[in-house]
Amino acid sequence: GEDLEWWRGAAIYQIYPRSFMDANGDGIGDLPGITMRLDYVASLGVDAIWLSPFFTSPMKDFGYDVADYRNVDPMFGTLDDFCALIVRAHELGLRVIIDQVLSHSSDLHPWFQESRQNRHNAKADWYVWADPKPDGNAPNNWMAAFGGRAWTFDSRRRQYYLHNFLPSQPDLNFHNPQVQRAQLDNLRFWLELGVDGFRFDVVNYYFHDRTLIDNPPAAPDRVNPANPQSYQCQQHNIEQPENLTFLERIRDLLDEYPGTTSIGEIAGDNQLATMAAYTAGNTRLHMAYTFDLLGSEGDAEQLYQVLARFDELGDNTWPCWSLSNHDVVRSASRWSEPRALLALTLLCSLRGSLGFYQGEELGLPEAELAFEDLRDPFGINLWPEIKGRDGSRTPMPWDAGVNSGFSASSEPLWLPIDPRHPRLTVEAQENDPYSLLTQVRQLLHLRTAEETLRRGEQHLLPPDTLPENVFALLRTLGERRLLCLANLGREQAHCIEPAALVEEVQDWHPLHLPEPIAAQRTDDTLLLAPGKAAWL
Ligand code: TEU
Ligand code: CA
Repeated sequence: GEDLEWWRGAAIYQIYPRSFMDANGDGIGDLPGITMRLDYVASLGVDAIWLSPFFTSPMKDFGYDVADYRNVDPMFGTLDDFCALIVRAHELGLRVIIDQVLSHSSDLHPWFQESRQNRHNAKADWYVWADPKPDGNAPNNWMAAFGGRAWTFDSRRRQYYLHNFLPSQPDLNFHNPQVQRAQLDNLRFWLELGVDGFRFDVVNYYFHDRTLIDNPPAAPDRVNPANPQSYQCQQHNIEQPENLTFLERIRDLLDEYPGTTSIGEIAGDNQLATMAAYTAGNTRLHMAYTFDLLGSEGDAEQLYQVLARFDELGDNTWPCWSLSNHDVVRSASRWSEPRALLALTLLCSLRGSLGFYQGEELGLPEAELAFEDLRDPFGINLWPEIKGRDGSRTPMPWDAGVNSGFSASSEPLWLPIDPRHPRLTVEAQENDPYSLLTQVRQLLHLRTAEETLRRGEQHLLPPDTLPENVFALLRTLGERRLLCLANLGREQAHCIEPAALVEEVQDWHPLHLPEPIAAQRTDDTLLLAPGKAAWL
């Protein structure tokens, strides 16, 4: 029968629709373009795709501001195009996970248009409205993620409304049962169309503290002078106990559609405890998306710290790890380009599900953009102190054609292609046995074939038992033991005797990692040069 737990340990490939493939030549990626390229995605050996938002939107935050939860933005195509995408994906054995941005809508959503009319309309309480303080100021000190206060005054209602992101992204009031019901109905709409799951945007932002109490200041070491939001703990504006009950309602709905799954994006300060509460016990979300490696630059000590905290959460929490997404600097640039394969090898050794971001398999470096090229409001508002998000959102380079095969447009693309990307196209790497693309395919096939990697337990080896800059973890499933080692140092090679490291690994043999990173074996020892890894 069907494996209902297919998502445990799955590899999930994130597609940013604006920048994946433009089928109609207008310079912006679209759903028919994605469908054209699904054979390529399936050839990577991933289990599922996650599509960033493609819904009707004024695109102030490039789709994370939804004006109609049940339709496709004309820029991306039609609902029929979406259905064709699902059919093709399923033919290829790919599951389809779509983004759901329930916490806030666009200010152009009819709900908000109605809500802002006056204080007594049918949707008056669908958003978070509050009176000014006696001096006319905002109700409290809450700050928005993209700069400025989380409150904007609406002159018609003569009240402030809450927005944790842009002023054009008003927060819905989840304390109102009608809002919960409306959003659950929207989810059902997509489940009926055959989607296999959801990625829930800022899933811990649904509820706010209704007393509107001020947030406390952040610890000094967390304050980033360039980012106003970092001056305070994200505490009372997000993450309320009521959310647990709402997530249970989401899960009940998903359970009506066997084999579907969910990933919650948990942003803010208290991720770890939240992840446990959201995924333990199979009553809320299936997977918790963690930010913990999105800033990683491949330092062994720091990786150990991050993963050790997870080990304490025990077997119940199911994380989804990823090194890159549409919000952060690409991993090839953070780890350095020659270490792109090492980064992905490490990712593939982890307990949890895995998120890959389009172009990561090509080793694309972060695009360098001039201020004039920036489109992301976060990047523009906080430039140049904060590195914006456009550098990870430039178009995919496919081949040697015009616009690297992304688009037939003769006009400028919505974001330019970085001059270093055309030498890294899919076409250029496709038949090269030494390309990153070829090696990533090998890695993913190894991971898929190895149940211990997908579902086994994970035990970290403490740094004081290891040579400097070596990172190691043991995966176990039943009797099977799999030791993963990587030398994250830059200079020193280490000679390692695996049998001395882990008692249970006496009679060991290596799995065949891609050649450029595989450590050398001589009898009982491994030569782990900088940048090399081993799975034993
Ligand atoms: O991101 C949530 C999140 O935490 C980001 O706002 C992050 O703080 C920001 O990108 C700065 O690094 C999600 C989406 O992934 C993002 O694209 C959206 O802009 C955001 O929610 C609002 O919907
Ligand atoms: Ca297009």
